[in-house]
Amino acid sequence: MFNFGKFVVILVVAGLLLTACGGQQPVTEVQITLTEFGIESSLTDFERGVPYRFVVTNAGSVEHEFMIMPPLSADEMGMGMDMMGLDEMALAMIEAADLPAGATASYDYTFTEVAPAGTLEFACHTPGHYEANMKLPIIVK
Ligand SMILES: [Cu+2]
Repeated sequence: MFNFGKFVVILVVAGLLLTACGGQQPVTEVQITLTEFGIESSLTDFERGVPYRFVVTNAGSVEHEFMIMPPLSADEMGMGMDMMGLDEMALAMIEAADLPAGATASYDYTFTEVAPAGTLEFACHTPGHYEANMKLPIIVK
């Protein structure tokens, strides 16, 4: 079973080590707000190789989650992909347990590949939320 908490700790430690070595690019903060039902972001155009810190605030009144992943087709949604399948598709994820109403959580991520329009999005896959349009297309240059 993938231990997300441990993974985050490793990322943070790795980030600190990289920072300590100096010469690294500064982290670009991205402010993201989740509501019922929508996602707003201070940035939707990203660059490959630039370190980003996604600071996600749940401004809604129910639990939300944050994922960076390819858009799901109507077929995939109809198949009712389970959370494990979605987890495997996601480039980055903050679980719903870490984003109760009013909470803010962050995730550091650097895109390694370009993503033209229509191939990547921010999304909330808490049951019913994606269908309620909780998604925001992004591109990576
Ligand atoms: Cu949601």
